[in-house]
Amino acid sequence: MDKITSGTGCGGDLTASSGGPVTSPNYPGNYGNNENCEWLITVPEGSIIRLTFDSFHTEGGYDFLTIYDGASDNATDYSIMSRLSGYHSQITPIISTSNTMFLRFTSNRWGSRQGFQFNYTSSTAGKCWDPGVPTNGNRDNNSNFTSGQTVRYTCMDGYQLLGTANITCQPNGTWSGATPGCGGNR
Ligand SMILES: [Ca+2]
Repeated sequence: MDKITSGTGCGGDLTASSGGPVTSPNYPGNYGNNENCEWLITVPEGSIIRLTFDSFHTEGGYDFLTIYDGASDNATDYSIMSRLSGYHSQITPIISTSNTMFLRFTSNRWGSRQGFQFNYTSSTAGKCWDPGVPTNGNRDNNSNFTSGQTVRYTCMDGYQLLGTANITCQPNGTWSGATPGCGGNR
């Protein structure tokens, strides 16, 4: 059942195995007041969803993005994975336990900000998503992202590895650590 109540039109059903960028209404301009946007992400049965944010800025304490583990928000509090408000320079990727994720964005009667932009990817059990390659970095494995496989990262000359050099694909489809970065020495 689709229910889009925002005047600007927002939210929607996302059914591709990966998608985005998805944004708040009017992004990169400010979103409106009294927004109520719902996104339902559904990926193939047996897969899990990984949500990543490019940016996030809402009016702190008044305008919220709530992310539910499951197909709707009529479940109980334990299904809330994250409730975001205010400014975040970085958000740790949010990973579902099943093949559905529900997001609701609400803004109150006044005060707006730029909003947010996110992407999602899915992975099936025993297989991990592509962990990516940092700017100025390299990895030794470009294709085999299955359970038990390790990806080893190095940085180009003059750059220092930030984080963990080796990450391993775990049986639940998530990596043992975050993809490292490569920072300049000066
Ligand atoms: Ca507001």
